[in-house]
Amino acid sequence: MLSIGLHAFMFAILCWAPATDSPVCQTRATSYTLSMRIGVISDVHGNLLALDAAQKALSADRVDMVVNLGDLCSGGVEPGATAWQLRRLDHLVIRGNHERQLLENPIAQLGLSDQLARQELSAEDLEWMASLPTRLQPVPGVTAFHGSPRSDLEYLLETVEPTGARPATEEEIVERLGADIVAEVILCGHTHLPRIVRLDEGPLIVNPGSVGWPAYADDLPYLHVMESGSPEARYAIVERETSGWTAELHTINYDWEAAAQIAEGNGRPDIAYSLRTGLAPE
Ligand SMILES: [Mn+2]
Repeated sequence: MLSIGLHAFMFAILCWAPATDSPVCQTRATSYTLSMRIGVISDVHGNLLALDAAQKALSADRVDMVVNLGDLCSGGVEPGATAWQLRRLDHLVIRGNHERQLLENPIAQLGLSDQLARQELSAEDLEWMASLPTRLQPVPGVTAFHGSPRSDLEYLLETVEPTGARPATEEEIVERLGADIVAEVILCGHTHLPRIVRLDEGPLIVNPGSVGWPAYADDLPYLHVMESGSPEARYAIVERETSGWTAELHTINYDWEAAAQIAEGNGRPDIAYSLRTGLAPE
């Protein structure tokens, strides 16, 4: 009798919920515990045509949530319209280095991409950016940030040397992660290179690549190029299944010729070239 009473008590605990939705309490608990699909986007960089294509694909993928890892509007395409759209989407959004630069630096110190964004963004857009976190935990066990845990400018999965960029070693990644090594899933962006790395007995690390700027060249700390090699918009899906977390990298066709022509109209033939080719400008 004690056993039956205990089971009845446990059942009552498990299924307790307001009377209107008590029949679905088990389903809710199961779906939360066993299955979770997270859409991951990053580095939209003001490319609204690419963002719209990514959003449409993520809706069809039936994800439970979307995390945006930052670098939202700065670029050569449509910063203002992209901010308008991003503020209306139901995404969890992180602030990247370009949002920080827009908020902190005087306009004379901004690069061309940030200058165009500063011209087009409203005071409300900037207030919204200022309210965004630099990192977040969309679900327990998953940590998301723009670059690395300690810097929005640091590459987590690549190392730049005088000869160019190369994949980071496991030791380098572990050192950059610090205490975040205990997470089950790490979501990072900033490099525009889609990659999945699973550390030995450590987290699954996912960089979805860039939605809206597939390649660039930078001269810090040394001259290097980052190239996805093709013009498609990129995103990722990470999924929690009974066997653990998995990740998929996706490409999407969109009208990159139209985006490139807008960049040319904004005086950015360099960005137009990258949008058409997925290669860094020469
Ligand atoms: Mn960045």
